[in-house]
Amino acid sequence: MRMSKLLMPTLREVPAEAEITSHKLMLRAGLIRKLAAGIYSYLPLGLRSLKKVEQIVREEMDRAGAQELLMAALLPAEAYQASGRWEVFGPSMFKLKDRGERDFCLGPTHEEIFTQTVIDNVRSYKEYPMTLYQIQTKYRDEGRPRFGLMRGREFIMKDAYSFDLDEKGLDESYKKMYEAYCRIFTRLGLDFTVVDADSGAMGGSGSQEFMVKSPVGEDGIAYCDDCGYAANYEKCECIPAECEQIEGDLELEKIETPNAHTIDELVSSLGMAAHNFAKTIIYKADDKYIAAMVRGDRDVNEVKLKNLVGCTDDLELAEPAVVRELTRAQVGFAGPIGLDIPVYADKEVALMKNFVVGANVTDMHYKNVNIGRDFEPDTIADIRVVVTGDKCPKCGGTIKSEQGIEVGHIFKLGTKYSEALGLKYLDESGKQQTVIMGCYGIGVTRCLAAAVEQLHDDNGIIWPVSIAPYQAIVVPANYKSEEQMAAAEKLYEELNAAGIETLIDDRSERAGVKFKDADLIGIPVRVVVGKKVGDGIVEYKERTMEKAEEIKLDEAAEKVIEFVKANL
Ligand code: 9G3
Repeated sequence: MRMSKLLMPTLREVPAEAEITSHKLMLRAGLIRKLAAGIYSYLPLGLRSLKKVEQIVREEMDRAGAQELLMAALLPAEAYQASGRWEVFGPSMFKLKDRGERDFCLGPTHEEIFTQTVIDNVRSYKEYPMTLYQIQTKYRDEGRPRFGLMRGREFIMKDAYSFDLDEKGLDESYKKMYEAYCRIFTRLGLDFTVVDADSGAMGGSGSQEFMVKSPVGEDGIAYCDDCGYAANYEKCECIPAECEQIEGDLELEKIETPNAHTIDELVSSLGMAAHNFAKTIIYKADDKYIAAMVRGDRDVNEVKLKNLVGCTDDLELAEPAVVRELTRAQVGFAGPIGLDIPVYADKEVALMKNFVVGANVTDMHYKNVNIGRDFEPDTIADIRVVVTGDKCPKCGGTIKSEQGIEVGHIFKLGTKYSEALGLKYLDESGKQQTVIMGCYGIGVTRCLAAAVEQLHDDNGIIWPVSIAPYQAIVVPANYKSEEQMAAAEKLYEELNAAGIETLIDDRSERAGVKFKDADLIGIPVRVVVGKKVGDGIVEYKERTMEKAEEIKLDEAAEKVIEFVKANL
């Protein structure tokens, strides 16, 4: 492709809303453009890489024996009403009415649609096991779309659904998908890890997430190098950690703590350690209020708390006005004593002695608080976020934690949808059975952003050959030199003829601009045709090489072809 013709609107500066590197680089390199919050257009370079990601997913799904379908994205409400999910997803589901006032939605996920398709079209138990998949646009009205393609309101997902006669069959289908996922993320050039995950609203007997390690990942990964245990924060069981307590049978005491709203202010004003305090945080769970308590140096894991409380809508912090009403105090002085809403205390709180809590009076706290004597939580459970240094729940080793981007999530669903929608079969003895399902998602557009997030440097994107928009670029250094342009054209033709997807930077720009753009858009290998071309010498540089190296012009094509073939 000639860059003089390519729509590649590079930018020097990007909007401030682009916070993470991949979002910045994809805008600067002219890969995507934002249409609205969480909604993006793909320009030529972005679309070429996106199509390659899709093709790798497709090849591996087909290799695993899955069959590709394409479902509608504009879906009648009935299917979701039958599964009870029409209401469950609340504002996240894009709903609309047709001209006949009938209810529709833009599909956020397709368990119901695939299940109905099997109900309508599979006749005999002999047709199972069957895994069906699609690569299709999904719609979810995220409250906080951000980070470019990382969390969009319109995004491309590969979603697959397996249908088996029994649990054993599901285990086999699941395993095939697991192995296909490992091949996919390896071919995408992603450094990923698989973690046990919470199944949340999906139900079923377990799930695993494929995480791309990155400090900007929204998900937490807890792992143990000793035994290989790996779980996301929501799934990771936290072992209560012992820490020094204030001993003695001390009297409960109300103390003045003027303007000490936070643990840090309390620590400095009372000269005690953060782990001698217990935080009381008030949440709204569906239509009721609850209090969660964790040690002062811990954080509440809101997914664990949500699963424990069993609320269907999102769990969210109570509004300050509500906190003031429930505690009759300013925010920052909430405590369990005299609070008439359910109190969920983390296991570590149950080990604390003579600790400090808010007194439900502005500028006042209690000290020497003890569970049993001074208050009794309604529930004691693991509701905290795991931290590096925690004990491994599997082997007692040391847990490490880091952030990750969730690019895949696979579930053993069981019969949740087949039961709800009536997907049955008559077994060989004529007895009616329920089909056992699994579902398997990959965030295809998210993979593109995750690759850029993991593979870049100060000069721009570093695409793996497998998903680079073009595999090679030929750069004539001086566009005014007939000799250089001619030699560049010849090499360009040669590479294209050899099946190498090649760009030629034939623009009337300075060499420096061309080099910068080649790095910015992350083309894996570059050949510069400069002054020495008269002596049969050109410059060869792979995107990951520090310096370019001089090679013979008549060996250049071969070297590029070899590099591309070796890295595909
Ligand atoms: C919705 C809305 C948002 C959603 C869902 C449904 C997440 C929803 C979970 C999944 C599970 C699996 C198939 C492929 C693998 C993942 N957010 N989930 O079901 F209506 Cl608005 O999507 N789906």
